[in-house]
Amino acid sequence: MKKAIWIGAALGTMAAGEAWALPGYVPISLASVANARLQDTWPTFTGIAYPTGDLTLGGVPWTIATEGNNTWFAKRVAGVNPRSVTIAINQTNIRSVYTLMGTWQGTTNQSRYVDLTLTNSEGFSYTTRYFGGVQIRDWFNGSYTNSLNSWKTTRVYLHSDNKSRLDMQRIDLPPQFWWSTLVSLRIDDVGSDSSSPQRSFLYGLTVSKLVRCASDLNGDGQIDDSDFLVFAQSYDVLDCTETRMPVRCQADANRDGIVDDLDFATFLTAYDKVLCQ
Ligand SMILES: [Ca+2]
Ligand SMILES: [Ca+2]
Repeated sequence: MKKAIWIGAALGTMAAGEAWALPGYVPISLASVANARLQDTWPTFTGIAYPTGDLTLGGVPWTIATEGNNTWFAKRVAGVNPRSVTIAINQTNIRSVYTLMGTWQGTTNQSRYVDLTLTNSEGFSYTTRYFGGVQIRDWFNGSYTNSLNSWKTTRVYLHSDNKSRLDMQRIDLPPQFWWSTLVSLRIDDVGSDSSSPQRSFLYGLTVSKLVRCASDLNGDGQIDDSDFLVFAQSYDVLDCTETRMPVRCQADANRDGIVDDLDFATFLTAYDKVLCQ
């Protein structure tokens, strides 16, 4: 089985103005892995009314258990580092993964982090890393890490106490996931419980589907020069069965097994419209 690991910083390099919210969201239940209830986890703040149920935060839908445990909390996992969990996803054509993740206390020390590994049905894995003070921070505004420094993390909830908050992170998956099945997410927390504590928690998980729009070859909802580059590479290869054909021959608009001038005519029409819809 072919297996590769990509380490990618969650700080992306995608073009400004790219749509944040993509259609086709699927909220993933944490019921099988939840080991804590966020509302009750910190005794001083028992009863804080973090929102639950089927809700939308940051333009993304989530499913948060209203009763019982609703959070995976690394501190509740016994044993040495990493404190890990694997969450089954089993969704096809996934373009992006969204997490509601924070830390218990936490530090901006870059040696403490959380790895998130996504694996597809072909055994391909992609790992990204959340750092305290960059993609994740303390669950409330106090004496531990309060800053963020990633455009892919945004605060999506602030309680009326003006301290308790939820941050959303976005992971854009590479093309190996777009036309396969995203099987699972594994979280490896290598924080600490000691003098500079940091343990992560996951409160929500949602995936979004690739925008299935012919000629949008990089799945961002627009048809522009980035897609033209993919089209040009595909045209150059010609034969869909060639292993070096990009993005599983999605440029073959009429599905006849080759990327040629007929497909280019379709691409040009779509390129002219720019947006998928
Ligand atoms: Ca595109
Ligand atoms: Ca064709």
